[in-house]
Amino acid sequence: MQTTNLAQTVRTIISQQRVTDLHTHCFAPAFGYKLSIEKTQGAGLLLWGVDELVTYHYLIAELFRVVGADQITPDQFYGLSKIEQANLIWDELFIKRTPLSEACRGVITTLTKLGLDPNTQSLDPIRQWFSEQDVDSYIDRVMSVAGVDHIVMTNEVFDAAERKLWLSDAEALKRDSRFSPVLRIDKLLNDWPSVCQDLVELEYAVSEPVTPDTLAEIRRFLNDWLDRTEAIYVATSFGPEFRFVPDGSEPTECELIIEHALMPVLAERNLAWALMIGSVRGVNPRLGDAGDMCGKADISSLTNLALRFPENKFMATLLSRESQHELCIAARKFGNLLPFGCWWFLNNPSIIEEMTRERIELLGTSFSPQHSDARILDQLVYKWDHSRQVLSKVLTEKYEDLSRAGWIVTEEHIRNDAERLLRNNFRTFVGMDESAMLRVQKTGQ
Ligand code: REL
Ligand code: ZN
Repeated sequence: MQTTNLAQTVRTIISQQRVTDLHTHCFAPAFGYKLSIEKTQGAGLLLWGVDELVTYHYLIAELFRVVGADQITPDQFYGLSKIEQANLIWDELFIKRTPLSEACRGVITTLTKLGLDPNTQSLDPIRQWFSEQDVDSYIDRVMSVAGVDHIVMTNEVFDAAERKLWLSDAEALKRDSRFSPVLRIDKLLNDWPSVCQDLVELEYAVSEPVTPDTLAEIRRFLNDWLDRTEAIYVATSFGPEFRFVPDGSEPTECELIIEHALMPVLAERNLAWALMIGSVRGVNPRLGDAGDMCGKADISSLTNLALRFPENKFMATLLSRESQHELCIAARKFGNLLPFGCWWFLNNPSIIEEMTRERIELLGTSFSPQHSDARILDQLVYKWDHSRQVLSKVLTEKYEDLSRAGWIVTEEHIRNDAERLLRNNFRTFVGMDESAMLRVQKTGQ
């Protein structure tokens, strides 16, 4: 292929390739959603619309860079209505200043690609447009504009409101074929004493010392919830202090639960475990979700896991830029380790570009370059638009290098690579299409 055509061909193929979004915080409508700013349907877990977009916690952090405590404090901000919060952020970050940051640009891309004009002083006309949307067809529209074929949720079993939904009608939550559940178990591995209480209340016979009987009950709990949710993988986020070091010294509660409960249950079910390492929660607690920070991961703990549990599958995303090279090297040693996404503070074009280039150079196409982490449905539009631009740029450069080295790059190569990177590597790793087949056989649907 002529190099002049190459960039255009790559851009076209990448933009046409549908994505399976492997980690989001979006929910199917059965989990409840906002009908309007005043009215909520059910538990209201599915967030969408301009007020949610503009009050994304990334933008709340940016607001408090530019307003002083004499103008508004975080407590006062969180006491405002959603509309008032959105108006303030719009005024400070989009009207008084140029919305140059990635999170601000994301709002602009999203509105523009939905056919709305972001060059407005007031959000009211945009609110009006959103209030006319039917949530179900709006999901289809967002998925189509974003080029997303499937949305993987994050289902927090230790969130009381969400758990209540699962306990009352799990089948209803699983009916929407656009979404798949993921069992999120942060508290089980990060805060055993408090989870122990939760499990007792849920009628599991556990005790605070992690005894063999307690481990058996934790296995029963995990199996029950994997049956109930039919999660396609299990996920946990950890702080930078996460360690798994089976060196003969006294194991921690977390290590015991991993070794004797989580690993055997997942191996038996052939399910992957996603580790998201490096979040330092509540560095500035006054900012709520916007107050988290990042730190470096201990990658030898990951290689210890991959080595000790060859029957298990691990996905990993790490929150600090400094951890990325070592993660790629770890993945070269262990086929049961899949690096994924450019998580949270890394989800900026300059860092996505660097990470993607580094990963291709070390791993070829055997990784999953991105997930959206969308908390608000509409964000699928910008997260994927921006990531596709960077991926196209890096791939073009790599194909040019390969052509110069003497390889004839064809459209078929590019199509296959795009499909692997944006969709199939993840689906194959977690066995998504196999579990869908089993479900069809089981339910006859
Ligand atoms: O899944 C997680 O732990 C994180 O991605 C989130 O907690 C975080 O707030 C998210 O919005 C980042 O993008
Ligand atoms: Zn997330």
